[in-house]
Amino acid sequence: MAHTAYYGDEAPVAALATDGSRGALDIIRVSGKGSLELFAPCFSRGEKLLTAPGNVLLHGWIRDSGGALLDEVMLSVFRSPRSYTGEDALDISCHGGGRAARSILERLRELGFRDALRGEFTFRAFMHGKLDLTRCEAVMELVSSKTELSLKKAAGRLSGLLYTEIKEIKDLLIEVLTGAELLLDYSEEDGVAPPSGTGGTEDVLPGRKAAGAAVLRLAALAASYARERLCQEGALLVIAGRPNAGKSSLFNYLLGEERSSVTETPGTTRDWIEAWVSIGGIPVRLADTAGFQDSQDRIERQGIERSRALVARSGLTLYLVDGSRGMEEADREFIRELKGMAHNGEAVRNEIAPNGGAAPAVLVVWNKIDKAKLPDAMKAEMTGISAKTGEGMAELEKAIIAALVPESDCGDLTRPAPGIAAERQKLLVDRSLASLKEALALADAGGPLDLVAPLLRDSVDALGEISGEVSTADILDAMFSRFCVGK
Ligand SMILES: Nc1nc2c(ncn2[C@@H]2O[C@H](COP(=O)(O)OP(=O)(O)OP(=O)(O)O)[C@@H](O)[C@H]2O)c(=O)[nH]1
Ligand SMILES: [Mg+2]
Repeated sequence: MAHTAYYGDEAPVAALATDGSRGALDIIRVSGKGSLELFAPCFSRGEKLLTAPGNVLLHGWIRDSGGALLDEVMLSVFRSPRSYTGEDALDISCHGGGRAARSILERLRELGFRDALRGEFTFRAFMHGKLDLTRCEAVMELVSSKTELSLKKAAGRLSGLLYTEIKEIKDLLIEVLTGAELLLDYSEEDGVAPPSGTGGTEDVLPGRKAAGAAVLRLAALAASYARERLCQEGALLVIAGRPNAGKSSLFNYLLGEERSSVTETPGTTRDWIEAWVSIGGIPVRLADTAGFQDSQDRIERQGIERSRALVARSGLTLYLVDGSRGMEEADREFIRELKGMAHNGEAVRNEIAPNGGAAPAVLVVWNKIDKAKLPDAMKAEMTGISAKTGEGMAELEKAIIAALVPESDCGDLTRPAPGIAAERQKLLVDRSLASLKEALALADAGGPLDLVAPLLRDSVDALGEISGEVSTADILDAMFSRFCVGK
C-alpha cells in the first residue's frame, strides 16, 4: 500500500519496533489520533493513562479480551505534538523473545489499531514537520550503519548537518532570485531595461557574488557523494595472489580472527570466503580467494575462475606477492591481467564499489617482509607487510584508504562535514548546480533576466526537494517503502 494513500491519515497504528526474536525486551510502537483512548481498555491502569501528561512512564499490565494477563509492561507516554510522529503515541516495552509482543499486537488489532506500514512512523514525522527528508533518510542510514564512522556520518545528517547546509545555500539563492525578480518587475512596469550602471555583472544580477559562493558549496556537496556513499555502503576488497603468498594470513589479520585456513601447502584456499571489516572506519567486504596458478585440477580451476570474477567486481584488489619467492614473471603476468581487466572496460562494477564506476584499482603488496625484505628498487610500486608479525600494516591501511577514497577527500574522512549519501540527494544537488551554473553563465553574458530567473527558480526548487519542502507522492512512496516496519 502506498504511503501517500494515507496522506493526512492520523488513524491509530501499531507495529513491533524490535526484531521480536531474542533479547530481553521488545518494543511496540503505537501512534495516531485517539491512540491512547483506544489502547486504555486493555491496560490495567487505563484511567491513569487517560489523564497522564506527555513524556511520562507508566507501569502496568496488558490483558487479553477475556481479562487474562498477557504481559507486564512499561509505557512511554507521548502527547501530540511532543512525540516522534507529532501525534499522541506510546512506546510499549514488553518482555522480549517475541511471543509477548505478538500477543500484544494481536490484542491491539482487536482494539482497532491498524498495522503500521514500513516507515510509517517516520513518514508521519515528516508529514507533521518533525523531520525533513534528509533526516528521514538519515534514520534509515543510522539503523543500517556498518561501522562507527558510518554511524557518526548518519548521526551528523540526523542532527541536521546536511539540512542546514542545504538551507543556507537555498537562502543565498533566494536572495539572488528575489533580486532578479524585483528587477524584472521594475523593467516590466517602466517598459525600460533595468539600469546597467558602469557595467559589471553585479548590476545585471544582484547578489552575483552570493551565487558564486553557492556554486562552490553545491559543488562540494556533489563531490562529497562518493566519499559518503563509501562510508555508508562500503567497498569490496579482494585479496588475490599466487598460492601460498599469505592471502589467508592477511585476511585473518585484518579480520582479527583465524577464519580462513592457513597452511604451508599451496592451494589451501579452494573457494573465496568473505567477511565485513572496518578499515579506517570504512566498511570493507573483505574476500580471501584461491591462489592464481595454472591448474589441471577441475575444482581448483573453478575456484580460480571465481577469484577472477570477484576481482572484476571489486573496488580494490590487493595483489599479494610471496616475498620469500620474490616477484616472479607469473606475478607480473597476473598483475597485468588484473589491471587489464580493470581497464578494458569489461569489469562488471559491484554496486558497492566506490568512485561510481571507475576501474577497480590493484594495489601490489609484498608479503613476508619478516623473512625477505622488500627490495629498494620495488619500494615505489608496492608496500611491504608481514601478515605474520603485523609489520607494515599501518602503511597498508593508509594505502587502502588512499586507493578507496576520492583524492580530494584524503585524510578528512572523520571531520564532520555536510555531505550527501543518498542517490536522490545527489540527483537533486546536480540539478540545482546545473541550473544555477546555466543561470549565471547567461547572466554573465548579459542574457535577459526573464530567462535567468526561471533557471534560478529551478535551482532553488531542486534544493527544496532535498529537504522535502517540495515533494511529490512518487518520491515519498519510493522513499518510505524502503524503511523497515516499526520505523
Ligand atoms: N614468514 C612468514 N610466513 C607467512 C607470512 N604470511 C603467510 N605466511 C606463511 O605462508 C604460508 C601460506 O600462508 P597462507 O595464508 O595459507 O597463504 P595463501 O595465500 O592463503 O595460500 P593458498 O590458500 O594456498 O593460496 C603459511 O605457512 C603461512 O604461515 C608472513 O608474513 N611471514
Ligand atoms: Mg589461502
